[in-house]
Amino acid sequence: MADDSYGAQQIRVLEGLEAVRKRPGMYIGSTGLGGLHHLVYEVVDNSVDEAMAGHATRIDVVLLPDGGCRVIDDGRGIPTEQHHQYPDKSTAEVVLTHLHAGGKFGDGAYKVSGGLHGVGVSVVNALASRLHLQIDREGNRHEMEFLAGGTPLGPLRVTGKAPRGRTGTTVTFWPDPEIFHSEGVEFRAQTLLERLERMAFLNKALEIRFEDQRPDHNNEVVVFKYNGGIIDFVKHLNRAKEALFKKVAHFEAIEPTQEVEVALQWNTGFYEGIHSF
Ligand code: 0RA
Repeated sequence: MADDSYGAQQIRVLEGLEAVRKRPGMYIGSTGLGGLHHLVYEVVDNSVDEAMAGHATRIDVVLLPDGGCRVIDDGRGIPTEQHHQYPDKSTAEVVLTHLHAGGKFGDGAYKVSGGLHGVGVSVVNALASRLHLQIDREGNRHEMEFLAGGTPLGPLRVTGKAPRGRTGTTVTFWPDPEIFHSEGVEFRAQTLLERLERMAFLNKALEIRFEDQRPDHNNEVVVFKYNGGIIDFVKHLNRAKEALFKKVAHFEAIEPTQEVEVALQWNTGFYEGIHSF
């Protein structure tokens, strides 16, 4: 009888996130540096999906002075209205606290996807000591905060007006040192930069900015934006080699349910490299 009460629902949600904290490796591969960086990729991939759907044009990744990581996009913003299955919760809260929530795939809406895909941002929440969510949508700024592995401090609330015409999602999280105790919670800028640059190559004209605000990191700012997409990627791969011809060969085919894009260029070397995504 009490199974559908708010309390029972809340307990089930926390049990779901607790399962992630018990076996983090099942969700993010490891609790070492690989897993730590996976958290960032998970959040960024959600923003990249929003770009692939044609709604986001820019993603900012900021490493904060206090060890947190902030990912900002200018997409539609995670939906803020009541969730149809959980009338006492916003969709945003459900996305952040339910494993595999969102259901953006499998409905035929996407013929391209970010890849691995996805354990979802709720896994990041489960493995964070703190997570702050900000959504600009329908003229309002909404905020919500989670502590100690995904426990909401309160519901999603309107905290003010969104800047004129702005929509988008900002996720800021602090990886939990209790989870990432073996190799620590310090991000490696180089590791993130390599992956962010590849995302920029694979998503033509998407602007991805990286900013390192941590002390002793020289406030490094890097902007990746490749209007040539995978053509630029091939040029990049051959940058230290001798290309046999100047122009990168390129072709693509787009059908209702599938598409393919190929870029290639020979070089004078012995080895070939094939990268597929
Ligand atoms: C579910 C549905 C919609 C957007 C998103 C999720 C969304 C998620 C993330 C995560 C980071 N950035 C994001 N941006 C969007 C569609 C919303 C609609 O129909 O307006």
